Amino acid sequence: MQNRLSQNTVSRFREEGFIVLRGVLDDRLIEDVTAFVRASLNPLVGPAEFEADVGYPGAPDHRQAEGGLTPRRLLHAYGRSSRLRDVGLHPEVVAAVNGLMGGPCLLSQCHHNCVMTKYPGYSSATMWHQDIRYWSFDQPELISAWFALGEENERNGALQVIPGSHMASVDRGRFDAALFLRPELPENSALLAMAETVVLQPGDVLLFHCRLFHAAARNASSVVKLSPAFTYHHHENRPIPGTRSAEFPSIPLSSPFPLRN
Ligand SMILES: O=C(O)CCC(=O)C(=O)O
Repeated sequence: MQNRLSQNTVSRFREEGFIVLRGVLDDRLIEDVTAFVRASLNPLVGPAEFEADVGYPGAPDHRQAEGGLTPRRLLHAYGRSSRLRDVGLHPEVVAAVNGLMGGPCLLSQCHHNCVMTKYPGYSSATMWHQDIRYWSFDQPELISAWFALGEENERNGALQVIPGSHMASVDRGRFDAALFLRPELPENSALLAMAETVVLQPGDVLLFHCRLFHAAARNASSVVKLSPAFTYHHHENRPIPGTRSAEFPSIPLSSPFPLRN
């Protein structure tokens, strides 16, 4: 199972900036993690980020507003439970990120390392962005893994991606103050026209490059969407001292990195 990543898959990741690994998490792990996350949401076990904190489209204006205590993500997922660690350190994902980055990688405790919680009613839309915008490493080369505990589709706010956009060169003027792409600019239209939704089934994992443009809509279904997300970097690609990326040490991944040709 660990060496499922073929050379074709590696090439596709290099060209498109993302790949989906199907059926990685088994039913037992999905059940355990889902039960743990649900229990952590009611009553809410911090640390957490709230929709009202980010001010994205659709989010409540402030924490005292109706829906203002809707969580957006449970933070510090790695430290929360051994079953969440089983997700972040899943052998198939470890083999994939080691293979894609060409050597032993580490799991960052500073970025993602969360369970994204997209609620019906008060969830926000996340505009087009690259995760690297707030991250500080020697090289802008990191990979995030987005794990589906349930189905993710257009209706419940699945991630949308722009294939190949991790290689795009985009001038500062095409971004707004918070470094989201400005959708009203004609020069962004061609990029946005290539967007596609990544539909995931329970247990699937989306691996995506930290420069890949991605976005997500609000959750228009009646069920909360739960997605653990972790980020990995090559052991020689270090966080820059004194930045938020260096706040906590990264966790070594134990598996080697076999590839199947
Ligand atoms: O589910 C979402 O709204 C997207 C989250 C996202 O892209 C991020 O946190 O970087």
